[in-house]
Amino acid sequence: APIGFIDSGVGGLTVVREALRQLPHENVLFLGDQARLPYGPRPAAQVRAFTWQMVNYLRTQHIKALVIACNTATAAAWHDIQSRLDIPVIGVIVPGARAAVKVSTGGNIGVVATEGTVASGAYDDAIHQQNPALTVSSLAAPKFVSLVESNEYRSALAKQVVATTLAPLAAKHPDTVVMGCTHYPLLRPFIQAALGDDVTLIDPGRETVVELGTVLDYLGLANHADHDGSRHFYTTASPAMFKDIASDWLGLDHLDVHHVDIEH
Ligand code: DGN
Repeated sequence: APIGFIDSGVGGLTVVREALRQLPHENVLFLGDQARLPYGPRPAAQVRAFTWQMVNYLRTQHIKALVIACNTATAAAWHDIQSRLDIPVIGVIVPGARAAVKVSTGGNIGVVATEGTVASGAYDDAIHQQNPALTVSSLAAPKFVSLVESNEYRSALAKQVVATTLAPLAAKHPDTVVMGCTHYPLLRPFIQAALGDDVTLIDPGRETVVELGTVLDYLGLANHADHDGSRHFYTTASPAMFKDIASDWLGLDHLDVHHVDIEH
């Protein structure tokens, strides 16, 4: 059975990329709700409702585990979803927070995320649960998602928007910064440049896949085939742009991308 990955758009592909790297034998099913993107500015209750529609669609495909590859959806819906499904449900926030706490040398952690994630306080809570003495500075960067979704994430415009947006966070001199939206690792070179080389960037997707691997092993659900797993991608919008970004980012040709309707 496949592992399901969900996001509001192409951001979750940064988590899928890690899965292909760390768990190449697993079958991957990805769903991006691009028709209703961005999730960041939406009220939490609406994000939760949309996320459930994605989950219910993937359940019809008999997934063996679910990764909520979106910080905004994790903040709004992870507790609810994991308490109601009988498969493992992994969100990106707790693994990301844990990694930040582990590597932070100065105790001064920055979080860049969507408005929804920042407003939820989910990173602050998860970091302070590990260590209440750490300083957490959060910044919402609503412009980043559209730069990625429009496939402009390597442009000069993107570089400039990232630098301008992150200036207030750079001024606080964090030693570690969490890229708290799954779209942001595509902007990683510009984020690193804006914050300075001595800042450690955390990609929660990477940590999430480490946790996924541990959980699959522990539950005896890991796939031990000797060939690469299958990869299927669904989007609620048109597959063309998704395919361009996904092929580029995952380094795969001939991606299997389909349009689906999930609003019912
Ligand atoms: N990729 C999502 C996240 O990690 O928060 C959100 C993107 C969005 O819809 N704004």
